[in-house]
Amino acid sequence: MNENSLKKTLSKLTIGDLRYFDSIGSTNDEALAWATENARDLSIVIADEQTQGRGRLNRKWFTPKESALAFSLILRPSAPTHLSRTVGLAALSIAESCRTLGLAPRIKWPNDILLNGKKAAGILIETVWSGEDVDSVVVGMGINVHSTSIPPQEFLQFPATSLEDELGKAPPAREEILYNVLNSFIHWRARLESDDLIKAWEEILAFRGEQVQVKTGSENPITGELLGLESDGSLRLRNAHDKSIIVRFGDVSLRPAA
Ligand code: BT5
Repeated sequence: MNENSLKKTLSKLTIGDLRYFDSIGSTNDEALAWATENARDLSIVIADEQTQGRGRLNRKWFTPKESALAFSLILRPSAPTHLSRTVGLAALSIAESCRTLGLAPRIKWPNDILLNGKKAAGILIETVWSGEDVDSVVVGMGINVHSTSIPPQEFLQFPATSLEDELGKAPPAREEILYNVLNSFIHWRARLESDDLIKAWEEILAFRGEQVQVKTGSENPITGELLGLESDGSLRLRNAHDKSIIVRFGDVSLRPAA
């Protein structure tokens, strides 16, 4: 993967500008800085290796060289939107690119893509504010392509996998996978406010109809049956007292109940 091969493969898509790095701290940091310098809508920062890749709450995201896709898209929203819908859009795009390869992805709300119950990709959304308005949204996506992208066991709270492991053979070139993700992203972005987006997302939600536990910040975890999504992309559960509970997008973590 290099700047030329990326530009060539992505030339048929309507995106902004592209910055490629052999190695970088975090593509999200570069994208956040670029966003404040008036980057065009749908500009992309992509790196072969990240040395300071970040997950949520400053958790580490592992991106060794020649193994994964790590990139950040800069969005300049023309109208206000729920950030949770943007996470859904990103998750759906990664999921659809996995489906193109014949895999059966599930989205672990809010930001993980699972293959065979293991995490194959994660999303980190960050915003640049201008007063009270969102100036730009940076959508960081990390996708484990080759087996070498899977972090060591001690690094993980949730099992991880890669496209190569799930396919059982060499995956397509990373440029090609990126093309599919972006193609799907552009398709669904035009439908960001639609019911169809929520429907498509809900159809592949992991643990639907199962008991899950959701941890939100410092509060006690919530346990309930995962019912589906609200129209803003929030998660709907039913607790043991048959009461509906809405979990809003934020720093939450979800897992199957023990
Ligand atoms: C995420 O956070 O899943 C968001 C990951 C976003 C990464 C992209 S790469 C491009 C862009 N630039 C960045 O710096 N970040 C974005 P979270 O849900 O907090 O999950 C983080 C946890 O996932 C860590 O604490 C590890 O346990 C685990 N983890 C780290 N690297 C992993 C990997 N490659 N595959 C699977 N799990 C991983």
